[in-house]
Amino acid sequence: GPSNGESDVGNYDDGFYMKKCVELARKAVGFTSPNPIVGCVIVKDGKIVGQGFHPKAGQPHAEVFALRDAGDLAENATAYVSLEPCNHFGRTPPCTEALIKAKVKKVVVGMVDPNPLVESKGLARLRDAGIEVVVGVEEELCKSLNEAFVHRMLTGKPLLTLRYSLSVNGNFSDLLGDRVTECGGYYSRLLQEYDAVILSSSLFSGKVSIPASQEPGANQPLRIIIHKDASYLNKIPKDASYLNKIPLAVNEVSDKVIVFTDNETATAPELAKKGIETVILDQINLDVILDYCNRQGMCSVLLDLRGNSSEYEELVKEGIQKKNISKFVTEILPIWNRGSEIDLLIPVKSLDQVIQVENLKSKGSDQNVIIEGHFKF
Ligand code: AOF
Ligand code: ZN
Repeated sequence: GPSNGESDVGNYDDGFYMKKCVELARKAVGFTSPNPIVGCVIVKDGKIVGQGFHPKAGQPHAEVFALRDAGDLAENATAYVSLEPCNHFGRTPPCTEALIKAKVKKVVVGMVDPNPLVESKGLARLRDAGIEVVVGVEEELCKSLNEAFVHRMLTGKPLLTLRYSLSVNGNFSDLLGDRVTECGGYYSRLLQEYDAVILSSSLFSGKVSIPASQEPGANQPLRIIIHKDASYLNKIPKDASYLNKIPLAVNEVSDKVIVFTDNETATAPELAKKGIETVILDQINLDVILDYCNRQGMCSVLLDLRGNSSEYEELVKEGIQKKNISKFVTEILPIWNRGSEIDLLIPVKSLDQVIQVENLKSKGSDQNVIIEGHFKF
C-alpha cells in the first residue's frame, strides 16, 4: 500500500482491529469521565504486538499503554485507536508525539475527537510527520461507545437518559424485580456505565436500599436522591426522617450518595453520619442537577423513574420542554396490570402531540424487553 501519508484507504481487516480497540476501551466503562473511553492496539505483520486502554482521567492515554506494551516492535507497525490521538497537553502529554517517537508507520483512527482542543489537529500532526493516517473505521461503533462524551463536548451538558419500566399494557411500574441486583443484568450495567443516577426519595420510604451496580469492580454512579417538600404528594412523608434509615447496598460507598432537597429537614446530620451529603436548593430542577453534574466532570446522567412516579413529573416535563433529555431506556416487563386495561384505549389524539423517536433498538428475553432510542426534537 501507499506509504507517502496521502492515503485514506483502509484495509479489509481494519474493522477487526478497531473492534478489538473498542473491546479494550470498554474495560474502563464508568471510570474515565470527563474523559472518553479509548482502546488502542499495535499491529505488526498481522499480529497484535501491543494493546492498551485509557483507565481513568489523569492517567496515561490508551496509545501510551499500547506503545509501552509493544516496546521496540512499534517501529514500522500500525497503531489502531478508537479515538483520534490527542495533540495537546492536558493532564497528560500529547499521544501524537508518543506515536511519532515510537516510529509507527500508520495510524488507523475510529473517529475524530470532538474536543475542540484536538479536533483534527491530531490527524494533521501525524500526517505532517509522514505517518499514513486512515480515519473513520467502525466510526458509528466508536461514536456510540462515547456517546455521552461526544454529547458533552458538543452541548456543554451531560447526556441525560430517562429510564423506566412498563407493564405490557403500558402502565408505569417500578417492579424491577430480582434483576435489579443481578450482575450482567441491564440495570446493573446501566449503573456501571452512568456517572450519576437521579432517584426519588419515595423509593426509600420502604426498605429499598440504594441501588448499586453489581458488575465486578464497578465504579458506582453518584446516586442523587431528590426529596421534594411536596405535601401534595400524599404518598411521600413530608417529614424526611425516613431518609436516615436508607440501607446502603452491598459494595456501597456512601460518599457517592447525595440528597438534593428543597426542604430544611432535620435529617442532614443523620445522613452525614453515613457519609451522605445533603444539599438544600431553592428549587429542584433538571437544569440545577445537570449543572451540578457537569461541574463535577460527569458525562452521563440517568433519570431513573422508580418509586412515586408523580415526584418526577415536573422533572420529566422540564426535560422534554427544554430538550434536556436525549434518550430513553424502557423496560417492558412480563406483567399485565389488572384494572388498567382501559389505558390501552387512550389514543394519541394528534400527531402534533407526539415527539418522534429515532435510532430505536431493542433486546429481548422472556424476562423483559428493553427498548431504547433518542428523542428527535
Ligand atoms: C487520546 N487517547 O486514550 C484519550 C484521549 O487531560 P488529558 O491529557 O487526559 O486529555 C483529555 C482529553 O484527551 C479528552 O478530553 C479527549 O479529548 C482526549 N482523550 N485522547 O489520544 C485517549 N482518553
Ligand atoms: Zn492522548
